Amino acid sequence: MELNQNSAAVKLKVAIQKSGRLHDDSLRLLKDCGIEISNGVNKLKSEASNFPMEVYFLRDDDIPQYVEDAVADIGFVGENVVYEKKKKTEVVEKLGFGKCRLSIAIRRHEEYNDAGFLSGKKIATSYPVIVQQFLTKNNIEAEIHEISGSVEIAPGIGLADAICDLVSSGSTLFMNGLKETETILKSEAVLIKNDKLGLAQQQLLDKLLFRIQAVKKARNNKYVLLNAPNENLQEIISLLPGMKSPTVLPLAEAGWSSVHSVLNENEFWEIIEKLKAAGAQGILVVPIEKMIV
Ligand code: PRT
Ligand code: ZN
Repeated sequence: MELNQNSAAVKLKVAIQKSGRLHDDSLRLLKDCGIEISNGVNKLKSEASNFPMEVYFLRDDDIPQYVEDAVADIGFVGENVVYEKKKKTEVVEKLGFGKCRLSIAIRRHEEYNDAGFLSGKKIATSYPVIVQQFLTKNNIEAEIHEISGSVEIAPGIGLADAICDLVSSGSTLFMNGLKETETILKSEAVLIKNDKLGLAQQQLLDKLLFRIQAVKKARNNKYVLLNAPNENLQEIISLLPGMKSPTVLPLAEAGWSSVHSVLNENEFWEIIEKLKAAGAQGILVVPIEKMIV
């Protein structure tokens, strides 16, 4: 058989953050998808050893532009950056990490009833585009003061009356004497793609997406094994949503069965309590590596 040189050369070019909050989780996601990438210190480019993929390590702010220009086919970046930069790219998949919110905050002692507070005020932010959209939507005229970092100190030094910045735990706001008053965007890391992706690249992206979805599902679920007295078996089974129906196996001890199922992280503790109340014993909870349904 003749080797097809063209298709052998096709690689999916992926942009991820060089260093910062999204770097480790982006590499970990690729690793959990079975893709091995060496990340030498100060490397700007790397190649996967077992998937046709090249990875570029870039500043997060530059990733949408590189994807629009097709220098990279896809990128992993925060939604906040995607919506601020407004480049021609397509959001394909939420990635489940880098979660935060873009919020308005003001001095703690001030009163804030609604967005009308901002009318005629000065707002410091690194997200002028998103903030302007919010103001326009709410018919508010305010002055936006764009700064690239340390936004939280702006009210304290008299530079602004309010700020709009990313928040996760809220401790930075607290430490600067501010309070969060309004969330204008909920954000997490997303996969963006060039909107004119070639067929071969799209096929590679589909392969990657299939793996990402399996990893995401697995991260959101736990495998549960428990022992159930047979007289309560029906009640216990009814508590377990499972992928289809739970697996039930007889135990060596008469009158008892072993039940195996999958539980979603969000409803996990509540269901475990109900299972215990229904007489389940020896409950084992095991992480799932991949989940293909
Ligand atoms: O060098 P480069 O330009 O690539 O990195 P960067 O410094 O611009 O970005 P980085 O690494 O700080 O953040 C990358 C992305 O992580 C952001 O674009 C968001 O999508 C996401 N993310 C998630 C966050 C946060 N959580 C976050 N808490 N980005 C920033 N913060 C900052 C926020 O700006 C504030 O200063 O953390 C502080 C608030 O945190 P709390 O926990 O005190 O509320
Ligand atoms: Zn940045």
